[in-house]
Amino acid sequence: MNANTPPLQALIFDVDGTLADTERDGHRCAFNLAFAEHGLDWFWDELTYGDLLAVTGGKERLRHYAERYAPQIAARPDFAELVKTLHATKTAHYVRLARSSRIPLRPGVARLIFEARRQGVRLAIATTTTPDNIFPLLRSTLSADAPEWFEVIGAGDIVPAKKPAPDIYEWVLDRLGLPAEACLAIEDSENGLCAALGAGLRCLVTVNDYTRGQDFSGAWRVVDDLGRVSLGELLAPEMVDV
Ligand code: XBP
Ligand code: MG
Repeated sequence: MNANTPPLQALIFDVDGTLADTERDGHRCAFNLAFAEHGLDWFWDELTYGDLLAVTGGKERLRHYAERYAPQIAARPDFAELVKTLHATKTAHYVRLARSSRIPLRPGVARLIFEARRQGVRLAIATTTTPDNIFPLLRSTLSADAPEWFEVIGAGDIVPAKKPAPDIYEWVLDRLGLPAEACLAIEDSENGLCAALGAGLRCLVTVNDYTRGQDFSGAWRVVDDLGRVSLGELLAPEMVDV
């Protein structure tokens, strides 16, 4: 970074693991409820799910799991349909969990969002998760109108390739009409960092229990959470030169 770097104009937030710890007690539980509802004896415990998170996208994760651990299911002629049905059921369970505000925002997230709004820093979301999952989380943790605070929400199947591909960040940058240099991505995982870097973005990583120990080479900064990160630091030119 150098003195010519344009001032920060937008924060682009990842969702799962970054805005909130949604994976262990949200998505994982929703998947298990969907398996039970469809009579499958599958159960993803915390450890198994942590391994499966290497595959981004719930439908892709389901396909990967069946091909690896239940090949007889993966070989079924209606497997593609089964994945879609399972994932739709899972999403319905996840939305209900997210609505129940049982999944709080991570430390510092709300404060940083409010600071950005006060200072006119634009907000966007770039996530692999299904769009339906985002609104209830934002509404239950921030405000009924919180989805409108994010000018651009790039999510799920809107792009052909999910993280670690850069597609979702490129899609969001294009709709923001901003160069990558004027934005900062905030992520939690190696896959997310890879996607952000691939789109030419600086990336602040907030580690969580599922991503601790992953390779965050190339990250602009790595912190445990946003609890002690102020917008001022992110806007400060000396920080830009890190
Ligand atoms: C994380 C993901 C998502 C969620 C599950 O997304 O990889 O697939 O695990 O959501 P991100 P879906 O960190 O980019 O927010 O089942 O809707 O995919
Ligand atoms: Mg994430």
